Amino acid sequence: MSVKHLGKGSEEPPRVEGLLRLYSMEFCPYAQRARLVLKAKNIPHDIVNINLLSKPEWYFKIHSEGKVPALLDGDKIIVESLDICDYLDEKYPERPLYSAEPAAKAKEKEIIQKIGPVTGVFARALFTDEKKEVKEWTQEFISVLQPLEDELKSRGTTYFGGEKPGMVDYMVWPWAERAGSFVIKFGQKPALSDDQIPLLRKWRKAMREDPVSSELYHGPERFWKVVLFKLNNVENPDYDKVASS
Ligand SMILES: N[C@@H](CCC(=O)N[C@@H](CS)C(=O)NCC(=O)O)C(=O)O
Repeated sequence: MSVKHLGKGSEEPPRVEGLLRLYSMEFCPYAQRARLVLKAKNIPHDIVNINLLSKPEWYFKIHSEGKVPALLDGDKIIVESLDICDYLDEKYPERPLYSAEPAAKAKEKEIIQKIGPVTGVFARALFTDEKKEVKEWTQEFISVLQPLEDELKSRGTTYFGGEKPGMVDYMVWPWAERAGSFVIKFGQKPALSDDQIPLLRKWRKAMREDPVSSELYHGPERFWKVVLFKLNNVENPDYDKVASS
C-alpha cells in the first residue's frame, strides 16, 4: 500500500464504492488506533494519507480542522479515533474487541480514558523544551502510568483484554510503541527499578509480538525523525521517504 501523503494542490483519489476509507498519517498515534482496529478485524478498507504540515484543500470538507484520523463509510464521516474504533467494533462484530457484558465494556472505556494524562506527559517530554532531568520525567510518567499498572494487576492477565489484546490494548499501544523516542531524545534510559510498572513493561513486550501491532510497527527511531521535522518547522517534511526508509 502506498504511503504517499497528499498535500496542498493534490486531488483526493477516487473513492471506491462500498469500501471504507481511512484518512490517516503514517506516524499519527490516533490514526494508528483506527488502523489497528481495522487490521485486528480484517476489515477491507483503503487509506489516504494526509500531509499534516501542508494539508490538502479538499480534506477540510472531510474534517473541518483538517485532523486525522477520519473514517468515511458511504456518505457517513466519523472523526475522533475513539469514536471511529467504537463504530468499527459495533459495525463489524467479528473478533469483538470490547467485552460483551455492558458493565465490563463501560469499565474498559473508563480505562481507555486513563491514557489521556499519559499522552499529555508524552507530548510535553517530546515536543517541548521543558527542562527536566530524565529522573523527573520518569517519575512523572510513572505517576500517570500507575493507574494502568493497577488495572493490569487487578485483572491478573497479560493484556487488558485477557488472553488476547482487546480495545484497551490497541488504544494504549501507539504511545507504548513510541516510548523509545524518549530514550533517543534524552540519550538515556528512564531510571526504573524492577518494582516500578513491571506489568506494563511485560505487557509492552507482549504487545510488540502481537501480529496486528507488529504489522503496523514503525518503532521509535522513525517516529523521532518525524518529530524532528515538526520541531524544526520544516514545511514540507518528506514523510514518504521516512516511511519507506
Ligand atoms: N482527539 C483526536 C486527536 C487527533 C489528532 O490530534 N491528530 C493529529 C495528528 S497525530 C492531527 O491531525 N494534527 C494536525 C492538526 O492538529 O492540525 C483523535 O483522537 O482522533
